[in-house]
Order: sequence, then structure tokens, then C-alpha cells
Amino acid sequence: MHHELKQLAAAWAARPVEERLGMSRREFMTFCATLATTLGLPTGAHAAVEQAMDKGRRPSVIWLHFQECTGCTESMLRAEHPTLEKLILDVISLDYHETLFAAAGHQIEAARKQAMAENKGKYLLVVEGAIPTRDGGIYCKVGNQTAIELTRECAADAAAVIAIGSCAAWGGMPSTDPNPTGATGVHKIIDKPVVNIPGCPPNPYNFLATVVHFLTFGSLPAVDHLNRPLFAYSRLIHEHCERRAHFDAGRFAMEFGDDGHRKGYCLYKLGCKGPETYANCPTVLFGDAGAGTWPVGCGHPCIGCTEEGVGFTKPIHQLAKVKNLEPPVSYPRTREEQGKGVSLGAAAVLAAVAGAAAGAGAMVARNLGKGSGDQAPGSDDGGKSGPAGN
Ligand code: FSX
Ligand code: SF4
Ligand code: F3S
Repeated sequence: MHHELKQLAAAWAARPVEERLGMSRREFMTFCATLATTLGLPTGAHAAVEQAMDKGRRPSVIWLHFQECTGCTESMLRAEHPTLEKLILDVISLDYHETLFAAAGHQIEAARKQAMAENKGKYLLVVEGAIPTRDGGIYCKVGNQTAIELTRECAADAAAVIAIGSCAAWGGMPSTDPNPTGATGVHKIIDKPVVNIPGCPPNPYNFLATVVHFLTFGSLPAVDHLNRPLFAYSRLIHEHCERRAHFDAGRFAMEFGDDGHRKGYCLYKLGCKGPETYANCPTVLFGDAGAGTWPVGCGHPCIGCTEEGVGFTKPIHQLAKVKNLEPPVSYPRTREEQGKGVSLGAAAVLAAVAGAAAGAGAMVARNLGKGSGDQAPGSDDGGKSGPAGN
């Protein structure tokens, strides 16, 4: 049975990528260009991304769940957004996922062990949820193993480890004071490097772009001191917020529903944490609730859900610490120097410095997904199929 399934999967992967994804070639190319720009890669790198995705070479993924709400999975694989779900399932082979698998108990544990043995040293480990460490980690067990034991066992032979969501990245909501279970992030309990993709829930495009980077270059993207990909977390939300002009001009909403709130003024005085939170929410929108979908776009202050020490820590209506109020003494180049065309190697090197281009890349990504009239180019579905088309 397992063998037949594998044959079916291989036959499916051999089909042209447009067919697998149910999109036109043009939409696929737009998607690759969007991912390349989201990653802050230089002009021409989309060809490398295209090549990697075309092959249908999907890394095996073991996805563990611990202390969390499953919102990360929900934001990745939303039934309301079939295109995004298809894209994610096309770039990875989800071989173990507790909430999505039909199997349970011994069967699913056997499937996990088999996938790990078959893909030893090559699979990606994705962890969703915080790890409880108090009292020997007994507050979260799966198949009679603690979250600590399971994570260590699965990380041992993984090619790379991704902590998805703020819970897995730094403890998130379960670690809120007084943190009775000793909830913490994955990187605190294993020796391997971990790429953190915080957010509660995190932006699914940041996960997708991270996996596509792995597929294209065989490595995970460059990260900051908190192990967050630079392409997504190197700028403050406040830097790209559509309400920033109001902040600078001193126009604020003072209460929910007041005149300033209705006019779309800055939410700083309602406790917006955009000035001290690093994430690309304003430029790579997600959530699919319509145009301008991100917390501030919808009229709610950012609560700093990506940022350790801010989200679930500072009171929601407490004023944010405004970073970068003064201009910095030096500025990054807005345009990387480049030759003609980009080889895979060169693109990989440039990807490592992509942090400097992250803001610009994100702005391009935002526009690419839109086209005229808020529509993804080549799409007739109101932009729903475009990766950044919200
Ligand atoms: Fe929930 Fe994920 Fe928040 Fe945590 O997201 S959306 S509580 S980050 O681990 O499921
Ligand atoms: Fe936007 Fe918040 Fe900054 Fe105001 S304080 S400009 S709403 S990020
Ligand atoms: Fe979270 Fe703030 Fe973005 S609340 S989703 S970091 S706008």
C-alpha cells in the first residue's frame, strides 16, 4: 500500500508544475518572481527558484505540535485559500502531521519513524508550539514521549529545523507570565541551529519562502541574532506601515471608533507595538480577509505578536517604545550591485546579504502580487491566487 502511494506521489511530482498547482505558466512565473523578491534576491534569481520548484523535488517534512492553538497550521493550510494550500503541499512532502493525518496512535508514530529512517539527514523538522520544560517536561506528551524527547529525537537526523510561530520560536502565548509549565522555544532545548519564523500566527509566505530557499540553494536563509530570516524580520513594522504619515504628522486615533480611528489615523496611542516589532506584515499581507489584511490595516493596533518581550508580555494598550526615531548614521544600499544574469551560487551569496534589500524586496513583492486593480497578474479571481494578492 505504502509502495503504491509512493508511486502515485512520484507520478504526480513528474507532472508539469502548472498542472500540479492548477495555475497558468504565467501565474507560476509571477509566483516565483514574488517569492524571489520576498526573499530579497536580486533580479534574475527567480529563474533559480523556478528551476527548483519545477523539479517537484519535495523535501520530507516532519511537523510536530506542542503547546499551541494550531493557528500556525490553520494559517498555512486554510481551506478558504486552496491555492496557498496547494503551493505549500507542492513544495513539501508532509510525512507526519498530527492534526492533519487521518491515522492515529501507533500507526502515525510508525509513519513518523519510517519517514525519518527513509529520509535520514535530509528531512526538514518543523516544530509548532512551545516546549514545556518544567517538571521534566511532563505537561505535553505525544505517544508517551515528552515534547523535549520528541523534538530531540526528530532533530537528531534532520537536515534543518524550523520553529514555526512565536510559541516554537520563543515560547509565545504559553510562556506568558507566570509561565506555569516553563514553556520555551525549540532552540533552547536542542544543539542544532533553528530558523525561527515567529508570529501568532506567522505569515505563511515567510514559511513558504524559507522552504523554497532551502529547495533552491540547499540551505536555509540568512538569519538575525534571534535566528529569524532577515528577508522577513529585518525591518520594524513601523517602517512600512501605511499609517506612518499620520504618526509623523501627529494624527492619532485616541479611542476605538472615534473620528481618528474611522479616518485611518495612526494607532500608536491605542498601544500599537509596530514601533518595536520586527516583521514584514505591512508589506507581505496575509489572512485573506480582503484588501489591506493585516492587524493595523484592519484597524487594530499591532500587539507585537512576533517579538519576544513585547507580544503576550507588554499590556496591549501600553505605549510602545519607539525605536529609530532619529535617522540612523548610515543607510544600507537600496540596490545591490549585480552583473548580467545570476548564477545559483551568486544568488545564494546575495541571499546571504539579502537583509539589506528586505524592505525593497518586500515592497516589490507587494506590488507584484497585485497588478492593476488589486489583482494578481494573469488572474481572474480577485488576486486570491497571487502569493501576495490580498
Ligand atoms: Fe497558535 Fe501556532 Fe500562535 Fe502559537 O501559531 S497562532 S498560539 S504562535 O504555535 O498555533
Ligand atoms: Fe503604523 Fe502602529 Fe507605527 Fe502607527 S504606531 S504608524 S499604526 S505601526
Ligand atoms: Fe503580529 Fe503585529 Fe504583525 S500583531 S501579525 S506582528 S502586525
